[in-house]
Amino acid sequence: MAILPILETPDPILRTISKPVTAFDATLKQLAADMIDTMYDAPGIGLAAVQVGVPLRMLVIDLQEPDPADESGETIVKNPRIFVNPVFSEPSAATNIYSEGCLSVPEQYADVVRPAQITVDWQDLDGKPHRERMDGLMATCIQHEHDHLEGILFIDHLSRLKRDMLLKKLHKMRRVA
Ligand code: GNR
Ligand code: NI
Repeated sequence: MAILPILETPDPILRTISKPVTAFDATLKQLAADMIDTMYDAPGIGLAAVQVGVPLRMLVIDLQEPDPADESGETIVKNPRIFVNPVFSEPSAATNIYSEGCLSVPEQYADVVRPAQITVDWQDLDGKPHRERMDGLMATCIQHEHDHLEGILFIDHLSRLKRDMLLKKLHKMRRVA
């Protein structure tokens, strides 16, 4: 188990385009395990490899939603999912607005508009292909994570005015911290 340091804006590594995974080996499995530990520790609902300084096309997600079978809504069943080399198709015309945050833009939130549904093709840690149509928070989160693979942060989807205001708040927070 290892918790890795998370890079924060304006680290230029976050702006690199991540490379496809070609080696489905023990090193990749160790990185995935460390990313999952790091995501839970942060805590966050997703993490892209580039956020821990490894520009490879792999991301992990666990929405950490309460177990629907649990009436108190308190039991969170861990269900980490690993996506290697994800590719999107058939984005819906319908959109969702979600107040997004990012571990690489700490403690800042803003509404982002994205397609409500998307089909995702990906590989698992053994290189086996998968396909699934995603919606809801899963669709939002995987698009946010996929942006990281392209060097894009959620603040890039905002108007310049909103982005500048958010970055000002981030600078202010860091001065005090
Ligand atoms: O923890 C996270 N929460 C979140 C909320 C709304 C939309 C996207 C996210 S992902 C984020 C973790 C992160 O920065 N992943 O890259
Ligand atoms: Ni993020």
